[in-house]
Amino acid sequence: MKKLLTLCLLVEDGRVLLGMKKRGFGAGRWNGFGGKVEPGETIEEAAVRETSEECGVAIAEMERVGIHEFEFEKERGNILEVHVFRVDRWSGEPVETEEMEPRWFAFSDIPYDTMWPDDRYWLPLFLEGKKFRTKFLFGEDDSVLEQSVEESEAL
Ligand code: 8OG
Repeated sequence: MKKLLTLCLLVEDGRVLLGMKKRGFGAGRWNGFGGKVEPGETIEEAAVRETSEECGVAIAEMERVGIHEFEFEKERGNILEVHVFRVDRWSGEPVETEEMEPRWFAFSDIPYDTMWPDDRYWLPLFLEGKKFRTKFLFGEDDSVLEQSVEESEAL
């Protein structure tokens, strides 16, 4: 079984916007904005909706730059397919919501220790403007048991 999710990273002047997740899956970690693709929605529509819900900005221009396949050892065969978008234009200022507290981080000051453990493997490629496909297998406490990260133009 495969679940589709989105992850949007706003980029401006050598900084990336992350949000501290306040509740639910991934709470206590800095991450981009996104969530599950709902029935009847395209992946792009879901990306726009989730970013608006989670930090109040309306995406005007974005590009798909990566696809992750996440699997958990406890639930082999259940794949989370996360589509990653770099957002270059939007309207509105990021605001705190019930789900996320947004903050800008310089590319040189990414808080990897309080992010998903996979992020240190692929976010550097994102910050270099590269496109990528990844696979991660998570074990206990979301530790990374296996990983593959490849640059890929074909997404
Ligand atoms: O709707 P919900 O908040 O549960 O969506 C989860 C969000 O977290 C979604 O944007 C996808 C993202 N996400 C995962 N797993 C991982 C991961 O391992 N690393 C990062 N950076 N984001 C992840 O679901």
